[in-house]
Amino acid sequence: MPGSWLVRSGGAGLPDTGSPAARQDGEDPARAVLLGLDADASGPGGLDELERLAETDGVAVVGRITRPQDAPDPATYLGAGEVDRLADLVRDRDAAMVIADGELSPDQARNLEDRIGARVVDRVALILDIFAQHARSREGRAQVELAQLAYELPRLRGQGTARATGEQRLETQLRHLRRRMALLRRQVADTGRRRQRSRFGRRRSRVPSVALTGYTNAGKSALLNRLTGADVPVGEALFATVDPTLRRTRLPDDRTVTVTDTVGLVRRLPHELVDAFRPTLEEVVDADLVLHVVDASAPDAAAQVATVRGVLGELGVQGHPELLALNKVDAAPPECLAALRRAHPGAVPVSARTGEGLDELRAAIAARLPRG
Ligand SMILES: Nc1nc2c(ncn2[C@@H]2O[C@H](COP(=O)(O)OP(=O)(O)OP(=O)(O)O)[C@@H](O)[C@H]2O)c(=O)[nH]1
Ligand SMILES: [Mg+2]
Repeated sequence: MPGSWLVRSGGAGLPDTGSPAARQDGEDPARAVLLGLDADASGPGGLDELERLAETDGVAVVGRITRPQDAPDPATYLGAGEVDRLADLVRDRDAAMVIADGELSPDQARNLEDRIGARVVDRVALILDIFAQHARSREGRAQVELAQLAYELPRLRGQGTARATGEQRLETQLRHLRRRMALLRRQVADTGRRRQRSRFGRRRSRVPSVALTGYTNAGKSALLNRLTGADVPVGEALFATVDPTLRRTRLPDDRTVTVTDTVGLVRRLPHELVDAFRPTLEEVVDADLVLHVVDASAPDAAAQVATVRGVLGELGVQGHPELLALNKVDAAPPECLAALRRAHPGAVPVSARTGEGLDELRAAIAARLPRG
């Protein structure tokens, strides 16, 4: 069953209240305070992005607090005065949860929880939770669960010493968790091999492949629908797409190509997710053309382009033909669009919403897609 898992994670021995999962229909959303950990939090993406992630997960953000960059207390991540400030804010705003923009160690999260009396989770847990809510296929669910357990394992391990969890009970839990992870790993590897075989098959039959990629919410799925007549759900939510889709379409030069749509990328994508989703993300590695969709209306579009290229590089996507589609031109401020076009002269401005630029995009795909 897809669903929220924040409730179990984070090593909190706290009652399961205030989590999205614990919420019943009709109840108010969980209230959370955002905790920015350094100067980065106010940069592009920063706490605004964290707030969008929280909203996507069904959490109401009721306050923000940032920590100065220097000298955190290693035990609590915050200095003593800051812990008090956070505790006051949490009480003041009646928040049930604190969401940290940075990664907290399991010990830090636990110590903070004990000091402020509210659940403490980090950005990684939040992103994993969103993926869990959006995964529908067996493959996608296995990948998400594997990522969640990889995140949970060190937290569970640390619990024995910090809280009076019975040692034997903990050992049993750990053994169960490791066995489950091994099973999921085999499942994910199996689907990875199946994907690879069907890619080889397509290659032998000489059907070229185009892989959509881009920052989350750039409009990849909307563009897939426009290009191929697919009916993939498009959403305001971040990481609306978790399960990959493959469709065929015909180019103006009469070639038939496959177009795949997969998960969106984000800055500091949790490594647990990158590992678990490798078989899916590898569709991009093997593609003949990478169609990189950019949200030209996003204030930090340039930074998003750089993030996507960085993640692709980590995955081993290097030297692939890349075509940039500057999407959402219907909503992009003219001066931002002009700057993007100057920075990326080969990019094609399009709108998946209005259909503007679609013919040019098809022509550009045909021109950039290697022959033979
Ligand atoms: N104004 C405008 N909005 C668009 C356009 N294309 C997509 N959108 C909107 O952008 C949001 C995200 O679109 P999706 O197609 O789901 O984006 P995605 O890249 O697949 O996102 P994830 O799967 O979440 O990574 C939706 O609310 C769309 O309606 C466009 O050309 N113009
Ligand atoms: Mg999508």
